[in-house]
Amino acid sequence: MTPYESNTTLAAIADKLRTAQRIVITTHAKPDGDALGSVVALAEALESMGKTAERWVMPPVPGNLSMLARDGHLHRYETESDPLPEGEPDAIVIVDTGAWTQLAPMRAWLEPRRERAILLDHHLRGDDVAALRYIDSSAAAAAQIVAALIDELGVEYDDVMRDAIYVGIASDTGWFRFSNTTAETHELAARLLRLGVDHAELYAKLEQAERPEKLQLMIRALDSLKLIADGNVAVMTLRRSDFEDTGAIQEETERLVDLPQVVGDVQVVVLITETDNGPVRLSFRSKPGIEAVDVNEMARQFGGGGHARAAGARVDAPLDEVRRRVFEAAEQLHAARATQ
Ligand SMILES: [Mn+2]
Repeated sequence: MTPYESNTTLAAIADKLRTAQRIVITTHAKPDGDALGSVVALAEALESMGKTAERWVMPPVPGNLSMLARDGHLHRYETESDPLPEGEPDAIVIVDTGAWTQLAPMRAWLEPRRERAILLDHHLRGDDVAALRYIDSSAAAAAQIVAALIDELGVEYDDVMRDAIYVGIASDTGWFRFSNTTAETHELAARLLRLGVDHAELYAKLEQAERPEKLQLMIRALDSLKLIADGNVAVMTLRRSDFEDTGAIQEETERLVDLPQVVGDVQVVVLITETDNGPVRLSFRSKPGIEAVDVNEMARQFGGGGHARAAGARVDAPLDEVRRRVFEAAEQLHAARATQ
């Protein structure tokens, strides 16, 4: 197995891109602010060098994020009947993931083109998706790596690049709150502010643009809250009926899992979501600190995974059975920690 690490430098990647004329840029399915911000900023930078840069995304793309692309066309690839990139591009850049599972829709197109693919990522694990890899797990966001590459290319920022990079680093750091935020992240943010980023406006557009149904779903989630394991673990459950009654959609569960963290004693939060005919979704969060719980380990017990502070799983079982197993796992974890 190829270790998941860099095998080249950003300078070498910049050289490679300078010699390419047509470049396809893509990212993980269901792109978030970092994924889309990275795609948009890099495409814009390459276009300013006179190149053809195509932005390929795998939906759903949140509506408030697609505004990042401004006039840049977003190619959406969702099902096999959708058109793929035409002919053979000179280079392909994959950002913010190196995992085939996250690139699944376009895998059949990407895999035979591995030799001309370049990966820019900040995750701990991934597959051998590209011949050239630049992986920096200390980077708070893929956008932080893209920003360094833009400097390497010697491109001046325009407004689109500026906002896209800012949204990338702000989304992946929870607007500079999470433990992945570093001095470099703040330095980059400061530089973007000097270039004129309207951070308050971006925050409002991205984080304060929900539908009223979101609030109704939030009420349901909080109403279902159970504090267990001496109040250290908060479990919330959303049933299919909660979506039917409120008119909320699955995507509107985003960030609900953060809510119970306002309570001091709560170390771990689990959100259990029943989906339409699909597996039950589990989202895990834990607070940082010396006593921090590794929720990646918890998620693994349910066949999932992720990061130490944020993880997820999908379980093919009835909701109430999954719920019982979550309660058991939480109590077991708590008992094990109490005896340490
Ligand atoms: Mn990211």
